[in-house]
Amino acid sequence: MSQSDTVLSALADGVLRLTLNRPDKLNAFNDEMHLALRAGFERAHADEHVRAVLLTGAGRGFSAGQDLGDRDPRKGGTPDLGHTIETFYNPLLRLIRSLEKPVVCAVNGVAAGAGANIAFACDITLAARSARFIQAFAKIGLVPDSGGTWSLPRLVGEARAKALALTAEPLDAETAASWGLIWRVVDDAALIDEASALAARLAAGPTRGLGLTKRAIQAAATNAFDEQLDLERDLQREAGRSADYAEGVTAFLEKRKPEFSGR
Ligand code: LHQ
Repeated sequence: MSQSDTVLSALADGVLRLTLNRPDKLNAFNDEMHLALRAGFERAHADEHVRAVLLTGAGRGFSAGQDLGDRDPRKGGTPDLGHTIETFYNPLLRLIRSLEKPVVCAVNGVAAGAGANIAFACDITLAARSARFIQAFAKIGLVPDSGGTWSLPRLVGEARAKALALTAEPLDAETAASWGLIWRVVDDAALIDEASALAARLAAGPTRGLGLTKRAIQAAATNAFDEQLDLERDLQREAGRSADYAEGVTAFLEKRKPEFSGR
């Protein structure tokens, strides 16, 4: 399978759909898939026609995390997993979080290890009712990565974060939603349509302002209240200069539907 086959990429109506595509391995990440997914998010950064991203998986899984066959300790040598993180996961997570366009994630099945934490790093995550989330790291002596030790305690609090990470017990989609780990649970058959409609709605929206909103909410994790108020002032100033603000207000006053350009 070539690099491009491991992640299917399609742009329509401003939505770049990226589909993890190693279904026989539950979309576990090998080097090729890492590079292909990164290329997809780099395109999302660079291409002004991309106004939202939809990330999902082919087959019955979303992603089982790192391909453990690729890091087989029986092949000898002492692995440097820090190198894998530095080379592949950290750049990907930074690309997702720094993209000032909405990233919708449709978790179509099991999400384990890095697969789960990538889903939690997206902006709006929906899951099929049959999906489950597993912090599988504890089963193989590893530490949660892909931002999991940052996002889990923030999303669900330290008690639940520790229990999930230390036990590696699967969490069903309904519980994940009720705990605030994800946005919403959808019937399996309806997942991709609902996630696509949401991504299309966002892509047709004032994406410049949505991107600034994403930046502000993420900054709140480390800002003091006063710093956040200053940031809101600065970002509102920027948003107020956008063509989409002018269009939004004009459309409201003219009692018509706005046509946003993302500028
Ligand atoms: C897989 C995998 C997989 C290869 C299923 N690899 N083949 C960062 C730095 C560097 C190194 C290490 O990792 C990391 C980050 C991480 O992500 S660590 C966590 C890695 N992931 C896991 O430990 C999860 C391993 N997988 C599982 O526990 C199960 O497969 C789950 C619970 C996800 C799904 O269970 P089932 O629904 O029962 O499916 P299955 O186990 O039968 O898997 C289906 C096939 O997919 C099977 O292949 P086969 O040829 O036998 O049909 C599995 O071997 C393969 N597969 N995960 N991570």
